[in-house]
Amino acid sequence: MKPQALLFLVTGLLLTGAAQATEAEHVRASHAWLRVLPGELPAGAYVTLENSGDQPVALKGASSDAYADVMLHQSSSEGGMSRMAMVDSVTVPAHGTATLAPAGYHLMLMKSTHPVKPGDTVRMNLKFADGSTLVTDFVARPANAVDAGS
Ligand SMILES: [Cu+2]
Repeated sequence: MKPQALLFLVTGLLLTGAAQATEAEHVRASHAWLRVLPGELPAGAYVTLENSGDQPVALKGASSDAYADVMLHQSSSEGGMSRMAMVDSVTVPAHGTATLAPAGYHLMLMKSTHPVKPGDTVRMNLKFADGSTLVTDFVARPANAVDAGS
């Protein structure tokens, strides 16, 4: 590589680093959706996170203008009873995927600030342990939905 080309490369990397200081650089979100339940019931939100980086990243939680509180939960079943517990974080392995889905990890959206209907889009700010964030649009689906739909 010519010295000039190298200089270009270094400059490019520096600029990229500065522009994305707080945005999660190696994480991509897909299949982001939430399940709207009637009344004031909390809504479960689900997403697939893909990490293309060499280091694991940990999802710590999220925030949204549409809900006063967002918690990170894990569902499990014990003796036929379904229960859920708060979790600190969900790890997305290096070059791997973490899936938040019904009956597993989910974001629990509490106290909506306005009525959310199926078809609406809810913007959420996913937060990672390293301080980075990822803005992701979640599609609201009806109470009987089991996945992100089409
Ligand atoms: Cu929950």
